[in-house]
Amino acid sequence: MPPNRIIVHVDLDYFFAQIEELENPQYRGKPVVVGVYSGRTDESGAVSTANYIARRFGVRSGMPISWAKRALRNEEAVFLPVNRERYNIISDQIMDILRSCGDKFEQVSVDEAYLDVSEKLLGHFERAEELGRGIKASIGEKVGLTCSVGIAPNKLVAKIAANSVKPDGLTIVLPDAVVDFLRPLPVGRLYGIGKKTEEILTARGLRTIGDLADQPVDQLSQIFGKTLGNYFHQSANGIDDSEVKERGLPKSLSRIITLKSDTRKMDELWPTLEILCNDLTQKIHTYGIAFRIVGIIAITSNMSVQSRSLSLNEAVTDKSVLLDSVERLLKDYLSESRQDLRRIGVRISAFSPVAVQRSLSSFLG
Ligand code: DCP
Ligand code: CA
Ligand code: CA
Repeated sequence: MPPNRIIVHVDLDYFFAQIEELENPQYRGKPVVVGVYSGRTDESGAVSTANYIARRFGVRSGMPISWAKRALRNEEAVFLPVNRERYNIISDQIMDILRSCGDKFEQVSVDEAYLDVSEKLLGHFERAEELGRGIKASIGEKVGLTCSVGIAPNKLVAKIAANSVKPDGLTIVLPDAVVDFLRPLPVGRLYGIGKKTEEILTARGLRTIGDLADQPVDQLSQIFGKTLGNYFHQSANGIDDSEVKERGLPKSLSRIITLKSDTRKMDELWPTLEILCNDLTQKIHTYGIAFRIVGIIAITSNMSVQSRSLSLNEAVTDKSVLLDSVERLLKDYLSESRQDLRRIGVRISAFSPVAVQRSLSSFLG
């Protein structure tokens, strides 16, 4: 067992809005707000996220879109509806990169994951910076997005570290520095301390994590009960033994590519799709998995996003089945749409582990 546990937390910066900027460079430099429109008016609905320029005007996740519009009324702001399918494809691609960067990998949300790299770095924290830079560079080069990375001796501190410098941050908290790193931060930064609990704590003069760490654990237990009291005491002191939980098979794998020029001609689209299918087939062989659902995603010249998918009768690994399915889906789609395509993607899911290869089992049998 290496002397130190080394845990990495990665969180993408203004995820949905950054993807929109990546695909529409004309939005760069403007406030960008992505939201779920409830439909009644073009002002009703909630903000999902906003880029950092919009945040300077007070725009935040969860606020009504009408508020954001008011805050940005004098700006040349861009308001966009969420496009989960597109974000999921990019998320898959990022998670696929991250999965290969550590000994253990745990995705915790669409744009967040933990890695355990203790073995990989042999417990040497001095190698953490290079590793962190490498992860950021991979996501930057392969996907084009920035993320913030925290590296620390446990999940609790790694996540707080990642969120402490954003966007495009890299924060390393050495084992000896954990307590001093946490002390000045507001108590609300600890996982499990929401607005209500924060109010109870600040009402008692406990504003910072340091204030909380200095409280005798018995007093915290009196207020919050033994379990929670203990948990707050441990967290405030930077103690967290929870493991990075490997979740087994990925949920889905996908690839998306921008075409050299916009087109809706099958013979021009096909070489690109073959590349995507090759790539995905290689991936599933590496993971030893079979897929049952195949989908395509088409982004048109005017940036509308369309997707189609089909379920196979059984899970397979064959490239020919993947190509056939993609061809069927694309023909179907093209027969219904007149738009040229700008980007095209393929997504496979519903994975199951592959049984022992027939050649091998017959050899053994
Ligand atoms: N999201 C959402 N509704 C919320 C919060 C988040 O739909 N109330 C979505 C949009 C975000 C994504 O989840 O882009 C990731 O959430 P984060 O909390 O990580 O926020 P961002 O990535 O947008 O910004 P940050 O740079 O602060 O991480
Ligand atoms: Ca994020
Ligand atoms: Ca996140």
